Amino acid sequence: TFDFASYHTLDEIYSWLDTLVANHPGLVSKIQIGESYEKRPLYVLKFSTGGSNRPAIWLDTGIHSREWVTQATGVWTANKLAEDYGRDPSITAILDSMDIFFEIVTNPDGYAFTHSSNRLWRKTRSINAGSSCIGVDPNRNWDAGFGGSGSSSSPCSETYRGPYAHSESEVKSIVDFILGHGNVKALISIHSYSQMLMFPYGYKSEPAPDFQELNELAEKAVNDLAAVYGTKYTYGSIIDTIYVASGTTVDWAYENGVKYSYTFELRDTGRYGFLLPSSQIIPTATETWPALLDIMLHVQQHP
Ligand code: 0X9
Ligand code: ZN
Repeated sequence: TFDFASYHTLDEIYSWLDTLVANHPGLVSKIQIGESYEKRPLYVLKFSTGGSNRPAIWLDTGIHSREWVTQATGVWTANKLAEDYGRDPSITAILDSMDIFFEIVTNPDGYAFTHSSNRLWRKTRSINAGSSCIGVDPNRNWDAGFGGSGSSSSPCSETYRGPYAHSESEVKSIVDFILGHGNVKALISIHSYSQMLMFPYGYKSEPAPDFQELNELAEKAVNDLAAVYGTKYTYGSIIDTIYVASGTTVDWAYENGVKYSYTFELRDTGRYGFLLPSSQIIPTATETWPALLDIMLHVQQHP
């Protein structure tokens, strides 16, 4: 049986996706939204109790491959969604009216590379014309303030934005999926580390039109997260909370009609950083769950 308290390879996670689907066939299915630069399938779990094109929540983990606690939290959370449907009234209400789409390994080429060659690989694995440096930062590649400050034009940089917006197939596949779906109401993109809950904007300091609502919901979510084990999160817009970052996932989602657009930076604050011990996977996922539920319930209750 699958060990949620350990880190797993890409193959192990991909085969676990099939196990989850097999164990919850009326609720969970697996769809492929595209393929990575190195031709790996990009898989998304769909949680749905019926309907057609219901309002939806998008979740992603692991767009930065070295942030291993996020893919691990993704696995735990997907299992929790499946197990608690029909038992927990909140998640039952959410899934009785909305669908959830969950991409757990959003950068599979990078994730495979963190296991085979370089544990701290962040970017995609695409070849850059005219450079021996590999990869694009998939959290600078979106068409929202693309090319602005807080991103680099140098292929050797960890924040290289790529040659043009959506150049990375891992990004373009999500763009096409979300725009094609047309009814995505929330997007939650999960990173590590820093213990923060943030929302647009990252590329400009002007407050988002929905700042007050997004900020109040973030405050509630971080309070409920802290209530579990006392883990402290800061919250606010990306630019005010962490730093200026252009071309990010959540800014793109927000500018494309996804009002509830949030990004987490999970544990810790730097003691272990990206190398968070596996003993902290379940505590991290457990404390994050009520914060995710707060956001998802608010979305469900504000159609
Ligand atoms: O620089 C980033 O892309 C994010 N930090 S990370 O250490 N995970 O790389 C911060 C940018 C905006 N915030 C998020 N989208 N999480
Ligand atoms: Zn990240």
